[in-house]
Amino acid sequence: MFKSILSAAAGLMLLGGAASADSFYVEMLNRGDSGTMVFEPAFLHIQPGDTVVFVPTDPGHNVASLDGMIPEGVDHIESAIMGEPMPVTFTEEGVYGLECTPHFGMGMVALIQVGTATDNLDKAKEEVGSMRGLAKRRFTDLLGEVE
Ligand SMILES: [Cu+2]
Repeated sequence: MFKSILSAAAGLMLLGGAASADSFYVEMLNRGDSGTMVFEPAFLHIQPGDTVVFVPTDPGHNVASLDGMIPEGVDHIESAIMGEPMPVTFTEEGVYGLECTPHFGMGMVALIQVGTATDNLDKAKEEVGSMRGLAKRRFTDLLGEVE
């Protein structure tokens, strides 16, 4: 399966035509170094045009953006098929709060910083302020990594 992910990512890079764009992989794990139901890594600082491939290691995971936690004007992000790898090319600068929809309540969240603009950081912090439990705790830690 991993080989097909790599070739899919390579295909995306060819389509994008940006020779300098990088690809990253985030695994969605039932159990990782940082606990149960986690994205690893849960924080990435990337550049506009870079692609992140979200790779579920179990069919029960997906990736979706959280309302109020993506830059203005950016379309909602969501896995096309639950349990399938999802490549996302991030073109707009800002911070992106992401969840695994079935496991949000268990704190399965991730944060991607794209570029240096942090115009939507305060709004994202506000959203996290209204959360509870492990999602709130993990997002608070992740927001602390924004540069
Ligand atoms: Cu999950």
